[in-house]
Amino acid sequence: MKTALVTGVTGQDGYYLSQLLIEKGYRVIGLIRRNSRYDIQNFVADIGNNNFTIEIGDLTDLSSIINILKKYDISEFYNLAAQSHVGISFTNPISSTDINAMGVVNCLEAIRIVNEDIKFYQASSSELYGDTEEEFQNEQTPFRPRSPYGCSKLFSFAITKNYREAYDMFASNGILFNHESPRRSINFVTRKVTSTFAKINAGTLDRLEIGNLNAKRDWGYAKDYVEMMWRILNHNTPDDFVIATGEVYTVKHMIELAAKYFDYEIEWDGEGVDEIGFDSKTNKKLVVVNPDYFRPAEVEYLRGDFSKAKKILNWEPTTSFKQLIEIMCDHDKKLFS
Ligand code: NAP
Ligand code: G4F
Repeated sequence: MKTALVTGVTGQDGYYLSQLLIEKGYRVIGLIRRNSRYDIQNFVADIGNNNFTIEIGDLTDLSSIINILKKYDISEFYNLAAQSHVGISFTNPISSTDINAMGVVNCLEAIRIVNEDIKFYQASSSELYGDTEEEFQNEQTPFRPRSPYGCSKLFSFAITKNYREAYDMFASNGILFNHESPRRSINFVTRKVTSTFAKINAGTLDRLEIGNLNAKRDWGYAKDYVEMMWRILNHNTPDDFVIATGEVYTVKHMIELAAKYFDYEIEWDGEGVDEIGFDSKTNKKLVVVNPDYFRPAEVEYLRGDFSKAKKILNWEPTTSFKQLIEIMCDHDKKLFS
């Protein structure tokens, strides 16, 4: 039985990846950082398998990673841990950089010190492309990050590639475009929208307060994407791959879709911070812009070209954007009714 170390297991991707690896017959060691409130027993029960073991550690603490690599015979190391919120990286730039950049050197150094044969997956991001000028972004597109998060992920992308070249390590980057699910934290825009409409529907909230309505993203389903992390590490050579859907939608369109699920027909009126979305059947104001959610520098447009992954790893996304929003609305309707 192969053993995989997964960091970030309490997050969205860590959950789906752990489940997938267990289904594939792996033993999974999940790295969790200590905190005062988390009920680890419930989390393990939720993953629901004997082949899942929790270890306490922290990406910013090299010794904790070394100790785990010495304790188990790890063959694949998936580094999903990060301060992953772009907006919060502007208010917490130093800790975000510590975790997202230095944390990755810690992982790579731990591998180099303990066992250079461990394969390493780094969770890289389409935020690397920032204010891109390309209609589609692929592995050749220049990186132009726009946030402390994007800058920290630029370093981690580069250092992963550097360890591959310098030490001949199996170290690969997945450059993943936005991917969502019912497990997405509530402060990312898709889940914020689906959970808020579920609450409006249940009568516990009046309206959605939102930031940039015109940002465009290439949104996929997290459950589809974790399969690619595994394929990237199980390809015969280490390499970097874009994972995306190739489709792009505005935040506004995503709001319309979620609203429709709950039987609201959103129409828009006004401009900029005065723009509102109202239900055309009842004239009720359901969406208002709150500039507090604007970012000091914004990434307006991301759209991935995943043709390399399609050709080499034989992969295509299977869930449409509309299906994804429905999956999230189904979940939030039950949760908040
Ligand atoms: P997420 O839900 O925010 O999960 C992040 C995880 O990292 C959590 O388990 C968190 O633990 C853990 N973590 C944070 N700081 C840590 C530290 N110092 N030591 C150990 N663990 C730490 O993120 P996600 O959406 O699953 O994304 C997974 C990875 O993919 C991240 O690296 C993200 O930047 C990257 N990525 C995500 C997307 C996307 O659209 N989802 C796209 C491209 C790249 P706590 O529970 O203790 O906070
Ligand atoms: O959902 P978001 O916060 O995701 P963002 O910034 O694109 O980052 C996510 O995807 C990256 C991959 O491209 C990951 F690397 C990263 O870890 C994370 O998972 O925001 C999406 C867009 C942005 O343009 C944002 O300004 O939605 C806009 N937005 C508008 N109103 C909002 C809001 N975002 C949030 N979080 N909250 C709002 O109220």
